Amino acid sequence: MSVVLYGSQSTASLVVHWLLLELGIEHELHQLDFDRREQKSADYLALNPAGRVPTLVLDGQVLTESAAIAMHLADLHPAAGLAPLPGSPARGDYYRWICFCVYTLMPAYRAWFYPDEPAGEANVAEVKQRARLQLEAAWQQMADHLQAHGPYVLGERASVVDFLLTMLMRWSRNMPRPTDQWPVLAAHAARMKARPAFAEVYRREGITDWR
Ligand SMILES: N[C@@H](CCC(=O)N[C@@H](CS)C(=O)NCC(=O)O)C(=O)O
Repeated sequence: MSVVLYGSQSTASLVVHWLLLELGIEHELHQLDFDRREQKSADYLALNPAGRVPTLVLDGQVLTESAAIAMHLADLHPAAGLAPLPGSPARGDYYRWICFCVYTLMPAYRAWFYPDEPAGEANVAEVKQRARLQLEAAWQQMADHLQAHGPYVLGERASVVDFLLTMLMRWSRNMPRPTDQWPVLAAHAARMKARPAFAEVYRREGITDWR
């Protein structure tokens, strides 16, 4: 199988890169330089018209959207047990929390990190404030869930949701209220960071923060 990941250091491609390592999938990595706007080059836009990372090319099939790619990788490697069986009650929870990451956390982060996008430069401060409040409310909801149903999002077993969630928690590290301020979220992150593939993805991306 030919697997090529287009990513950029410390971005949404991290969860895909991490899962490729976790699942032992051999791959080629192309790190795009955002400072040089390589994600907007004509060659890359031909692959991914959104001009964002990640993009995974799997035997010639172009896949985008980090959560979709992550779920697909888990389905391709069922023995790793990172996705509950389709049709099982746990699969329902899995979709629920993947969608929580995608519909609630990710748009708020997009607004926080690209605050001019929703309403222009003039409204950046207000957009950031709203994004911050949305994120903190969502983290509270996740903390309450983990407190009641943890240690992992689906209970006793780690799944793709926990990988995605860990990446999203990491993004809060320089925000006014980082997720490590919720003890149950910090404990969840510590469990996920202890996985050998986490250290490996950090090593390969050259990241040192939030360890
Ligand atoms: N929904 C997309 C979001 C991807 C995304 O926003 N990636 C950011 C990095 S975290 C990006 O490529 N930004 C570059 C840009 O927008 O120019 C996914 O999860 O894959």
